[in-house]
Amino acid sequence: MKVKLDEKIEPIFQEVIKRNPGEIEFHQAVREVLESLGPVLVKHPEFGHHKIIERICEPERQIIFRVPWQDDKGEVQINRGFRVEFNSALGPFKGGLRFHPTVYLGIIKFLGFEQIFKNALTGMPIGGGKGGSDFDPKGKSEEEVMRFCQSFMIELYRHLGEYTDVPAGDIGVGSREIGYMFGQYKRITNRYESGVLTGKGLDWGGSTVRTEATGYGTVYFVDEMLKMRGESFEGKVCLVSGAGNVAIYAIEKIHQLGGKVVACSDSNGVIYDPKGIDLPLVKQLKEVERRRIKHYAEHHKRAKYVPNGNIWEIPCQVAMPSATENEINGTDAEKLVKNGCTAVGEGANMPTTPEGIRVFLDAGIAYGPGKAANAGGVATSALEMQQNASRDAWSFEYTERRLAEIMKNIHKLCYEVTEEYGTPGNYVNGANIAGFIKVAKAMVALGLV
Ligand code: NDP
Ligand code: 2IT
Repeated sequence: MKVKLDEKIEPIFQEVIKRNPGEIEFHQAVREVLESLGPVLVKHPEFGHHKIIERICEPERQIIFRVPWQDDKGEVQINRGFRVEFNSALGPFKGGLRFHPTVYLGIIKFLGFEQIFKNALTGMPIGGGKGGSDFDPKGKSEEEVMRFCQSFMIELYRHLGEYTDVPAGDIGVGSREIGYMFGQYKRITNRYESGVLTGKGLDWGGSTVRTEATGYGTVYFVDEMLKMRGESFEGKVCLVSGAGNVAIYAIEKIHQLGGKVVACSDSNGVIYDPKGIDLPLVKQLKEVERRRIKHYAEHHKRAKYVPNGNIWEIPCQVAMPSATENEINGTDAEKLVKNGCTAVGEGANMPTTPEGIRVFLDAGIAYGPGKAANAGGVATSALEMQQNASRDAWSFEYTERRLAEIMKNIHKLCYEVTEEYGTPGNYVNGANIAGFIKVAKAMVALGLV
């Protein structure tokens, strides 16, 4: 059953649906935030007066462009590029670029909308934005990826700048793609403007820990939730979906904290290893060879590969969805709770459907929504910008300490807000309300712009 929206908020939501037809993921993300905001309008009538909710749901700027490129056979290919500059009340637009065939405006807008509140929670001076393309990097040669990235940047560069809009990676975009885009930006502008992109390689302006940050940060967040319940990762059986950047470093940190990850996945299937996932092997397969997770089973006879399997059917105590949106539905959530799962930390953005979220909240398990739990990635991007601005490069240890501190603070902020608003431990409300209030206050202060 859906939570009823506050009577002042319901018409705002209806207007969002009307103005953005067919963008179902965007509607879903907006609704989830608006469900938390009724009591905020009571405490802060000025937000209603200034129409902050209506303004926050409308991006400041949306850019859609053609990306033509030539494949290795010399054939012309056309993709569509996007950058949605959602909100710059707290700082330059900041958020990743996603290259995946499912990308369309509704996906970029849901991600950009979530990014506003996530970035606010980090406490760093960054606004919210997101971009990407329906380009599918799978099966493309190195040269094709480079040509695509260069063509993408030929249009995007004019909208970027270290004080304007600072993209980074997301699904299908890692340091290789950031490198090609940075190289093209540098060439077009004739400026070595390190702070215009984050997630750069360590040799050319990147930050230590950025690669690890989202996965590590999500595990830190779950660790904080567990501590509130007098528990820890020690000895816990865990599931981490996906086998990309976020998943790999979530697994690494869980293992460092004494937990055991028994399964991970990709869009083709699930790998189950009862002895615990062999992470060096996953890194070799995914980061070096860029192959599929099914090849894991060729190296370990004890491991089982299930094509099109459902990872959430495997019993666990901690689940970390780290692949994509809506990967845990209501039935999956029920199964997880029934099998003894007591904590969920979202490495991915919006990986749980509204029905799934309801199941977790009703069961009273520790549920860390993406906006709070996976904010370590963008927070470390902000640390990268800080290093670039001061022409400095910090050690791994120092940067990781900063990340751990930021995640602790986000957890504390969210928890305190849930107490203040009478729903202790409901981190959905905590993240939505705490993030919203920060942005809303800045928007009021900056006037009607
Ligand atoms: P990667 O491209 O490195 O890895 C994505 C992983 O998820 C792959 O294993 C991929 O499998 C799987 N996946 C992607 N799309 C789908 C799909 N439609 N169905 C099933 N599986 C899918 O991306 P990241 O690890 O960077 O991103 C994962 C999630 O984390 C995303 O939701 C992203 O928005 C979020 N996130 C990322 C941050 C970052 O810093 N990178 C920061 C915060 C959140 P396959 O190879 O088969 O496609
Ligand atoms: O969803 C996210 O927070 C990201 N993909 C990272 C964004 C960033 O700017 O580092």
